[in-house]
Amino acid sequence: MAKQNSASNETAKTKDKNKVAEFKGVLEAHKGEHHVIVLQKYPDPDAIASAFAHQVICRNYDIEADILYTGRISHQQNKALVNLLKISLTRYTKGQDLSGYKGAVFVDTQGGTAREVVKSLEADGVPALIIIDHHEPLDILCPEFSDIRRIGAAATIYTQYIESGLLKMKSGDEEHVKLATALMHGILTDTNGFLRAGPEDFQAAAFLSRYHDLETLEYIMEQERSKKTMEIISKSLSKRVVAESFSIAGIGYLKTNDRDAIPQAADFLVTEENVHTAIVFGIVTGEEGEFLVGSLRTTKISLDPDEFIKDVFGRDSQGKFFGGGKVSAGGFQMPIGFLSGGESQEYQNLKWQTFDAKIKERIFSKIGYDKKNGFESDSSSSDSDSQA
Ligand SMILES: [Mn+2]
Repeated sequence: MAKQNSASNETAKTKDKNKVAEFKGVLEAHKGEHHVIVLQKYPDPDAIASAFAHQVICRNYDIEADILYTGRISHQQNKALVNLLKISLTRYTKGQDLSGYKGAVFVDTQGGTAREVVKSLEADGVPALIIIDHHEPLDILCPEFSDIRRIGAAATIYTQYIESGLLKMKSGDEEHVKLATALMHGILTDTNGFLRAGPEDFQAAAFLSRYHDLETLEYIMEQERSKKTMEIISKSLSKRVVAESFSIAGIGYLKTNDRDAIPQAADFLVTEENVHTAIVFGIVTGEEGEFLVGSLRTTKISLDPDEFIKDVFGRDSQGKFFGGGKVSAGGFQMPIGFLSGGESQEYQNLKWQTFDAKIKERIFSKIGYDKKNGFESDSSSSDSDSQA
């Protein structure tokens, strides 16, 4: 049996070697260039750490890489991560000229959550060079090199490349310590504190543990929630409807700056007894207009958030999905469009009620919950509860 194991490890290694050589080859081929690393709209620790890793690796190849995002960094831990580790991120502004970049790199996204930038890059003739991601494969871009694997974190993939020699880590090097700390934080948050981690994620964390700074990591992770976030969590708690072990909460309007309270509220709601899945949504208002934004968290192994969200909310008029997900978590966003804004409170209330009702109707119909009766239909009761 031991023999068999070592044989399969060997094949895995050989496959990795090819991928490492391929990655190196692409970087070699673009030596001396200026690239842009594109992140999802609201970058999380995994995205930020992966981008940072890419930036540091690039220096070995004389490639300068800027990190770009379009939305906001609003989660208290993300702010701490960026400030403490002094990771420099640039916020994309509408109409920004990107033509100075020779290529674009996508990490922890395949462009689906950074469409504005994708369009802008296309318009400015900047080709997609590299994608490193762990979400469901999308066919938006055709990069020269891509590594898309359904594992715990994009940070895990970068750690594997670093371990394979793409970057020589030194324990005394301040930047390497920062990098290992950021990557560890990325893996921790994307795997829900290792609960959802697979062997690759544990292996990556073991490697990083030789370099990371535990105190900094603790400090980042112990950031307190803002008062506003607590209020939103409290609101989600009072507004929630529990049906078929799904806890669903529509929380009304909130500001862009508080957007990260939505996933935190979902994280909280999913901890309730007899609940396996939480969905929290609200209308986020900001300078770019209004959007319906939602988060899903699940502990149900058989529920695939990506499939669930795509199935429930479908696609926009251009055929793009309103959202998607990965293991245990997902999100969605849809424009309010023509109905955006409005001065009167009455109009705002009416609009919220409409969206709230529509979203719930879609979810109820997907999970087979009959609101009128308040009871599940017989056919679904047997398997939906047995695994919770
Ligand atoms: Mn991720």
